[in-house]
Amino acid sequence: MGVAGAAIIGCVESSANEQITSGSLLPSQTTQEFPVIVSTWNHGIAANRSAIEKLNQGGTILDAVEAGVRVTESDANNQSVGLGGLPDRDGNVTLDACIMNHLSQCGAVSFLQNIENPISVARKVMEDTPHVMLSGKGALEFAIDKGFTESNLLTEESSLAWEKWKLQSKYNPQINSENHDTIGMLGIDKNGELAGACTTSGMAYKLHGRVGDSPIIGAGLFVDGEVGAACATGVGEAVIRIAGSAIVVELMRGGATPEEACKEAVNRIIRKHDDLTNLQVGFLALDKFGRSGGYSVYGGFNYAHATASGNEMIDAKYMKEW
Ligand code: SD4
Repeated sequence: MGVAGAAIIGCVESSANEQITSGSLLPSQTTQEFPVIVSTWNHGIAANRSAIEKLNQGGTILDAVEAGVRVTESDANNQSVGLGGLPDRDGNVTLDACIMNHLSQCGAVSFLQNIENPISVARKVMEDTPHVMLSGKGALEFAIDKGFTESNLLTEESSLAWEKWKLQSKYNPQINSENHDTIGMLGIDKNGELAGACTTSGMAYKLHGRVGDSPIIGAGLFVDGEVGAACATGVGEAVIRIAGSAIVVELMRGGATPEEACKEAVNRIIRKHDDLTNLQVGFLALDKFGRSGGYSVYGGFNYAHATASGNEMIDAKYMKEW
């Protein structure tokens, strides 16, 4: 019997002799409360709350992850996602986002400017076009065509931070851990359907035109309805090099728990980089059984875990001390 077949409204019970499509054994006697929503960093608490609310109102799991990350995108106090995001080295806030469901339907926008909720544009790309990703000017024109309104996303606080950065940086973008708090959210509903969303203003003070891992399906986010979902945060270049989120999902397909899969992806990043200075990456994963886990290169990565009965922060394990 498949997992969805074992669902007892809001709860899945499994025993060791049940199998998922790929052939991996279910964890012995797992009892997991559904739905489960997990999302990266402290802002995940407010985002999770909104996602759970959306489910309670009858929304789908895709509606829930979209609604969840929109909260972070619209929060001007958050300097790494949407409104208030730190700009590129020329002072432009440029946004990357993607969304994916259990049927492998997905949409993305990259290098998008002046639209507060890129995740909703990504969803429109998924639902209203034959494409997966729109970028830059074309993405903006598409968004306007779909009724989104343009606004200035560079807040005074982020503008001041940029001015200060320019004084010390000599206009030289660096691969570092400066303020990278992308939100990636993964969810599974009571029917066992999965979805994920990932959205960011990307690495602060990047070169104009730079796109990170966050809008790239398989890098910043990946969902496979037969297995689970994963997302990434941190230095996007490192995540792209190992197809990070896809790798985490494939490791879970092979039988790894979410935490084990994230740990192996982190190890792969460590093996592939001679210089790990400031190279922070965190992975978060949620499997078809509702189990979640995370792992990061350095300490400090955390994620919010919510069910209908609670919403709490969990510190991920990590490989290295700063
Ligand atoms: C990027 N991965 O643009 C994003 C940044 C990030 O947490 O995740 N910050 O490289």
